[in-house]
Amino acid sequence: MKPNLSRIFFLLLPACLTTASLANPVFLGADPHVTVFDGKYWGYPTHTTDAKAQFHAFDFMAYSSKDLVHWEEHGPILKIEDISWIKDDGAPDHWLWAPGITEKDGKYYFYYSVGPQNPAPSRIGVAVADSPAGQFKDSGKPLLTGGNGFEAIDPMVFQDKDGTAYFYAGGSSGAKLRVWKLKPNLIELGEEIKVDTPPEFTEGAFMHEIDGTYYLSYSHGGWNLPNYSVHYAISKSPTGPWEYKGAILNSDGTHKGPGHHSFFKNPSTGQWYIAYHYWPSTKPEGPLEGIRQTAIQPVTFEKDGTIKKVIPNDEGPAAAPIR
Ligand code: FUB
Repeated sequence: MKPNLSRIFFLLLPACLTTASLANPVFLGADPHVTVFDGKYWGYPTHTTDAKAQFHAFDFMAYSSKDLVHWEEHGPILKIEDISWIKDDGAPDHWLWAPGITEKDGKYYFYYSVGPQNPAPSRIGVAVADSPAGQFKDSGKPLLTGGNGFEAIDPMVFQDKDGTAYFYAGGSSGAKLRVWKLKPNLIELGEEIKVDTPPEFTEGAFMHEIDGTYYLSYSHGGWNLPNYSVHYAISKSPTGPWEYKGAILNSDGTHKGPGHHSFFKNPSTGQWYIAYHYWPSTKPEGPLEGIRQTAIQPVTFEKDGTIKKVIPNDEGPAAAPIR
């Protein structure tokens, strides 16, 4: 009997769609902070709907997943018009990008960059919610304002085992890392801790800790160039001194400028992952074009604690439910 090709196609279609849902990118957008709250994965990127919006976003969305494969969109979780102080710098236009999030005592603290960087300095704000899906309410004032060569961008909060919350920020043309302790309310800065800016640092600092080793990872290079990449340094403390360990994620032929990443762990299996954005571009040189999008891949730590290089791919993570 002659096979009915169209019937075979439709029978195979659900399998194709399932495979497609396993693929990177997991969602559109740059600067993804992916983490775990209450048995679910949550992702917070710079909200991106088109090539222009990725630099001039006016709100934030959140993405949740029970298994790292199927993602649900939530939001907007915060809109630019709900940030009361945003026009206080007198700049004609404003936009939002590069968020970071943390949780304490059942409240969720959402940090975000506010532009422009010129003519007024960039600022970082913080908003609070009772749920990782928002609605987030801005604290009413900037947490940090840039100036004197320092760009207040790319916030990251790391809560250490002793309960101290550290706030990391800075980058781009200033290419300077600064670290503060946050006050216990997590919406105000405490003392600044003098840290060295690690080698090859440009921006997008991220801190995580495993068995007493503190991993400071960060973006290096031009944010829209193929040399954009993720590097890291280690320390016995969350504030250095840093031992530079090199690059762990670089462009390949079709995933350009991978960077501004986060690390997170499946608490059931102990498997670590990296979330990062890339440009789906084949241009050998910048400036890169297209829409930055978020990929997730498993990460392997060697026996000596170093991180095995991550090779960008389109496979995406296998289903990883949290039990
Ligand atoms: O998304 C805007 C900027 O691009 C971020 O501040 C940088 O980290 C880079 O990802």
